[in-house]
Amino acid sequence: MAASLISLYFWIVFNVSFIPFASTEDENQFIYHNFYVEPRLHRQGEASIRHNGLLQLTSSDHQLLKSNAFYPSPIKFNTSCPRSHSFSTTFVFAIVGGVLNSGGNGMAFVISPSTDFSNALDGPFLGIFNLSNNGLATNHILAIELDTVQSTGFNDRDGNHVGIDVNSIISNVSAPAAFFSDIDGKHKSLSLKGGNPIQIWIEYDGAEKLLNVTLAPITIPRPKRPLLSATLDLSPILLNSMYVGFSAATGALVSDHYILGWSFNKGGQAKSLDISKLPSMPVRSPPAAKSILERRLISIVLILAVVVVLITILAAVYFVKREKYGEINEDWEREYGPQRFLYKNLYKATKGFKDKEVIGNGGFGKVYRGVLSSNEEIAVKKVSHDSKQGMKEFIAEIVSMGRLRHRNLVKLRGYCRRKGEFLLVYDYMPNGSLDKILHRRTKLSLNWFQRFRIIRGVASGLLYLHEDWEQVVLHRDIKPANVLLDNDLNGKLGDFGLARLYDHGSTLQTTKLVGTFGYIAPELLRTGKASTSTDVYSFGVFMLEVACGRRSIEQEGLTEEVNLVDWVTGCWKRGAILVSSDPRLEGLYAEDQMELVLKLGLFCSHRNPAARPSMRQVMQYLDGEVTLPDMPPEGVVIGLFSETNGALESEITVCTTMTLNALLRRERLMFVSYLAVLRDVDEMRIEESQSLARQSWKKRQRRVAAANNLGLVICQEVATLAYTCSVAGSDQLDVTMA
Ligand SMILES: Nc1ncnc2c1ncn2[C@@H]1O[C@H](COP(=O)(O)OP(=O)(O)O)[C@@H](O)[C@H]1O
Ligand SMILES: *[C@@H]1O[C@H](CO)[C@@H](O)[C@H](O)[C@H]1NC(C)=O
Ligand SMILES: *[C@@H]1O[C@H](CO)[C@@H](O)[C@H](O)[C@H]1NC(C)=O
Ligand SMILES: *[C@@H]1O[C@H](CO)[C@@H](O)[C@H](O)[C@H]1NC(C)=O
Ligand SMILES: *[C@H]1O[C@@H](CO)[C@H](O)[C@@H](O)[C@@H]1NC(C)=O
Repeated sequence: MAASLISLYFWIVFNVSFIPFASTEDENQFIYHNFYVEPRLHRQGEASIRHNGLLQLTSSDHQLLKSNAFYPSPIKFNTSCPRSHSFSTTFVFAIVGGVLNSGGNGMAFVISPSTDFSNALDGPFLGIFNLSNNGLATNHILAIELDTVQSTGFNDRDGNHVGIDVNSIISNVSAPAAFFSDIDGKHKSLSLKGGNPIQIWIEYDGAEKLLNVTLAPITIPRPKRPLLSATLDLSPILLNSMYVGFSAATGALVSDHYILGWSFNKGGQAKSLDISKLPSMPVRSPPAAKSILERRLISIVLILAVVVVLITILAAVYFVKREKYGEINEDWEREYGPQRFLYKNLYKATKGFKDKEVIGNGGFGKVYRGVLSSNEEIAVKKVSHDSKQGMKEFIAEIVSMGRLRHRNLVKLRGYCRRKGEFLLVYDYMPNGSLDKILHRRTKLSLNWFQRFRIIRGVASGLLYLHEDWEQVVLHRDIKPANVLLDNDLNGKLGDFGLARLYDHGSTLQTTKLVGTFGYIAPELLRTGKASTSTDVYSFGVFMLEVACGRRSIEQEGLTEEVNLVDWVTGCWKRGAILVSSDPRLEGLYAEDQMELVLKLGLFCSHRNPAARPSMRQVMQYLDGEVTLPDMPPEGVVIGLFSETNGALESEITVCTTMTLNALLRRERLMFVSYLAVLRDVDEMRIEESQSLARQSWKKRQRRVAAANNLGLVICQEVATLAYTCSVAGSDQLDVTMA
């Protein structure tokens, strides 16, 4: 009986105690693993429940927003019994920072007598307080804030802290977001707005008046040691009926604020959340938005990098090309547009100035063969040239050279200029230069007919330069190497005018001697002054070279050098001028023509510039229009005063009147220089000049020693001639003077 009474007692106790417990569970305890279930939270502002049950308080799409969500029915606290105020809650939240993870402003767990926060402010007020009620005891609000912005006006310690707020947004207690690891006891900081779900436990012991706040990432179990443990009497706060829930706000900085799950219990330990039951964080929206943003950033960075790389490459290509194709083109060159070649085109034509394309190596520089895009063949002469001085004049001259048109001149097509380099573009001559064919030992050389035609052609080209063009052009370097042969083995004179490059590039005092040894007229060696007669001298040597097939200076034996002019003269003196003809011709030539060429060659290469014929006369002799004056070999050497040449007097006596006449007729210049030497051109009378000539002649021996400049030498030679004339009879001199 007693047993049944006991069991009845237990049954009653059980039931009586069970009923309030059950009601407590109904009213004061709840757990949400998602927020789609009843009872739905009371929401304000932007707060929404996503399809998977995730509670989203704010969205990072909007600034200056506040939202809240409260459990719909109030929690009953017994104000007359503060010990019963204990409560425990835990929830999982996630804050996804906005652009560049700069989230704002934060969220809070709130216990409040009302759910109406329409007058609260957003931003740092987190949608809980406003300026007028902030800090008022009448608020009866407790908030556990998760603040992601440092609001210095509210004494925020940093932009990532947890705080306990009593009636005010200014926290009573706060700490940087962190947890104490159970494993090593270390304080580990947490990023609230990192986007990772974080679980938080808020526990209040009404008897102890102790409020503990603990948080940890959902991946680790609840740490034993709370982050915040504050002694706090909540009895003035907690009224009989209090709402519990969350508030969040954005300011200028924005975040997505999420609650994934929530468990609350008034009067006991809140039930543990089953993390596996919680809704997953949105894949696409906020984190995705972030990753899209990141991806965008990455792609922007990538695009920028690619652009930078491209620009670098383009710049490099540009600089390489500029270096490769760079040329100097000044304003004043504009008028020479048609003669101006693009370096790029020349570069392409010569296949990048390949060594394979080199066809010659001249005194000025390498010569390259090239093919223009029009399929025309060209020869490009690369002349290195550093001087800027006189460039303008030189180019003007080159351009005017380009206007020279003669079938026996290699056409100068134009030029191009680079730093330290000068390029001349000529017509390509397929048979190369004459010297190569003339002196080649193996193959058959040119026949006489071809040689004569070349001599005549070059003579007509030179005549054109000297006399038939608007200005006198001196070639200055006539020699077989500068005579190029076209397809039909016609001789064309090349390289004309180029010698001027050195004139322009240097000052007057240091004028360089231009020409090739063996072809340089003696007076040019002494004075450095080129003239048409120095060209004629070179042409004379050239004629002899073509006729004899010997070089202007031939090495004979080991040490002896034989001068071609002397050698032919020697043959002539022996009465066998034809012996000097090229043995490779095997006698197959017109003897009179050969003799004419040899004698004319000697005539042109006369020591005395005055004695040389002009190019027009040379043409007349070559064409047979005028017969070559009958000169004995001795007559030709009249002007030679070399000590080895034997007695001067004997040479003079053999100088016939006829030869003198021929010389005087041709070169009035000689007489003028004679008179100039004797210093009085106008008033000079013949007798006086004759007597002066005699005196000069007598003084000659003394002067020879000092004779190393033109004036004196001309003086010697002219004086000699004048003396000779005076001996021969003055009538002819009179004729010449008149
Ligand atoms: N227009 C051209 N066509 C073909 N070959 C040429 C041309 N110009 C020059 N050459 C070749 O280049 C060589 C050197 O030329 P060049 O510079 O005129 O000689 P240099 O400086 O000794 O007078 C010539 O001997 C010839 O073989
Ligand atoms: C509140 O607490 C007091 C004192 O402990 C008690 O007398 C009273 O019944 C309680 N009220 C309610 C509604 O539980
Ligand atoms: C602040 O909030 C309180 C309570 O909601 C309200 O009564 C008051 O008018 C508000 N003040 C302002 C300035 O909005
Ligand atoms: C709060 O934390 C302190 C210190 O860790 C602990 O002694 C106390 O029991 C905790 N109180 C509650 C209600 O968890
Ligand atoms: C926080 O606690 C309340 C009540 O316990 C006080 O009234 C406040 O003054 C206090 N505020 C701060 C900033 O400590």
